[in-house]
Amino acid sequence: MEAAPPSPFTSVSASQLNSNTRSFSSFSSSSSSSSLLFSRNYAIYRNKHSRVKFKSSSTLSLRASSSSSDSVVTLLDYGAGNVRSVRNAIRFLGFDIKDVQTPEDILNANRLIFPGVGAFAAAMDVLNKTGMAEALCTYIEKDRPFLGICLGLQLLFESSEENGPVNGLGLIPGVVGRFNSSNGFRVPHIGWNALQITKDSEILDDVGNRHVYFVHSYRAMPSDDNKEWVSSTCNYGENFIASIRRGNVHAVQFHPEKSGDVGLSVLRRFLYPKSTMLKKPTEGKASKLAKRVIACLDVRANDKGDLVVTKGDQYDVREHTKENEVRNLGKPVELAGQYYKDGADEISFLNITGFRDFPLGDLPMLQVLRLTSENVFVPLTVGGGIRDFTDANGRYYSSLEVASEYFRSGADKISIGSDAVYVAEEYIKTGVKTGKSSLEQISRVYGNQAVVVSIDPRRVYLNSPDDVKFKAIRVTNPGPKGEEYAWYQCTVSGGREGRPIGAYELAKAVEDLGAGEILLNCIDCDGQGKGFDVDLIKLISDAVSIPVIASSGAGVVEHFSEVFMKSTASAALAAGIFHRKEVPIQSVKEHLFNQGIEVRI
Ligand code: 1PR
Repeated sequence: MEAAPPSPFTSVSASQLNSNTRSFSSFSSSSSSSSLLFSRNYAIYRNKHSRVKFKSSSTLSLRASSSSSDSVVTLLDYGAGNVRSVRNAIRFLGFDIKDVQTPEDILNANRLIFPGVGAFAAAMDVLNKTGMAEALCTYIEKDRPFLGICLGLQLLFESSEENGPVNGLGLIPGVVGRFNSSNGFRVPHIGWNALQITKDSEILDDVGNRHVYFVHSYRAMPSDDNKEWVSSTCNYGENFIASIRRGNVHAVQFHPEKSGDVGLSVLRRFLYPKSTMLKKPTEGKASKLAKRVIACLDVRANDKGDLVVTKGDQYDVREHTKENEVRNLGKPVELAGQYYKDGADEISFLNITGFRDFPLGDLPMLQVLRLTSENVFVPLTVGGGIRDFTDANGRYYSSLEVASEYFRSGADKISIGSDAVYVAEEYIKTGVKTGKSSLEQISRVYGNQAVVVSIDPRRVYLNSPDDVKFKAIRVTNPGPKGEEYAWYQCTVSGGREGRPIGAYELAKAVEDLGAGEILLNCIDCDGQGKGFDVDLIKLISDAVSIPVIASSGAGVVEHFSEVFMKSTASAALAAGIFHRKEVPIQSVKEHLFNQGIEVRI
């Protein structure tokens, strides 16, 4: 396993991140070292607008940079999530990384990137306890080159309502609040959206009306008090702040490290401020949140023990030959790289035998994530086997630890299948949120947007909706005996076992428990190429206010436009047609665009 980066923050283990304490307690005592350049006699006071100000004492000095190299980026990583992609993007652009160990490292940085991850309160807690908050304010007030990403933007504001109110760094007037889902907009805001650039921001010079990737539930709003900071806004039911810029200080709410070429150009502009692009990038047509097209790679070891991308028909992944071998459609890292180049908006890896193997014992899968994230700069989701587990030696691993390892290896989101079914069944039975389930723990530490629930339902036909206690609907295509209704029974263990819960009941329960997105498969349609189960997708996407990914059954480009026109799904996922090169991702995008459906081109 790769060693953690040499930062006292990144040694925070999953158990230390446990929600009960929410303390990032692993910060070393070096924060109180006498060698620190800044003194403890900062006074924090509030001005008459109640804006928190940091008044520096005369003992504070910004030492001339001790770092001789111009190709070093200082990274503030406090270990609360996946900053591997930010690291990879920085390295991809030719820079080395120096991890912040002490506040002094901030003050001495030539350029500082702060990819805030996790929850606002937990981040402020660690910044305050370690003296980083003071150092950050000083650094920014001195107009030193700074780039905050996502939470790294929000923390600059006065306060946040996330589990709060909680005070922020107080450099920019305004309160960070939650998106309002009552106006029909799904929260979290996940996906590729358009920017409205309001002032010259330099780092956004190459964006040119193209989409960038957002994933967040909280946002800062533009106002008269902060207008001198705002460099772009984004619309999602309301105009919120997408980026700020003042002098050398920049921050973006979107994720440049996950925004493909456009995002890399934003980072490049920050890292090489004087550079001019040789080639002017093409102008895009982005105007609003795009529908996403996701490529999915079902991964498992074949009978020789090699990790391969496979694909089933109604979840049967074996060839129907004498040898009965696992269908092999390619190598996971290579295929993911190809789909990134082809324009996939997101890539999902599903470790389809994870339910019976222990994922932390599956080092090749973790390695797949690590290698993929080095060159793929769109979001990566990984699923399979996320649950509490006790190994052969009696060592217990919580689902949070399993998920943390996936995040550390490069995942942006994790997807839970079987365990979410057991958790939802228990929740529906007792009506009690224990706070201990995989869903609750992982979403509390990493945020709802990082937790996808993958549902594997099977259609069960009925003559009447009253024949079952679960939600049943009238189906467009009647069953084999002319049945007009069906309910969608959830399964576990890769479709091997049906459970006493419907997809509708499961979706509502997991939304309640903290899931941020639903990956909605359908065993009947999987691998059939006859189109998505629009009845099912409509049922679920109307039932929840989190984004729903339509999956299973895509065969031609028209199936994608059909699902987006007939349901409110946020994304559509396909596997077989991409693996077999029957339909290129770009053809899907072009078709959707021609049908007037916003996509990232
Ligand atoms: O239960 O938490 O260990 O997670 C296991 C995960 O593996 C679940 O997300 C489950 O959906 C997935 N899985 C398990 N067995 C299979 C199998 O195929 N035998 N794959 C499997 C599910 C379904 C989709 C597929 C779409 C699109 N694959 O992901 O990619 O149906 O396919 P198509 O476009 O070719 O029709 P846990």
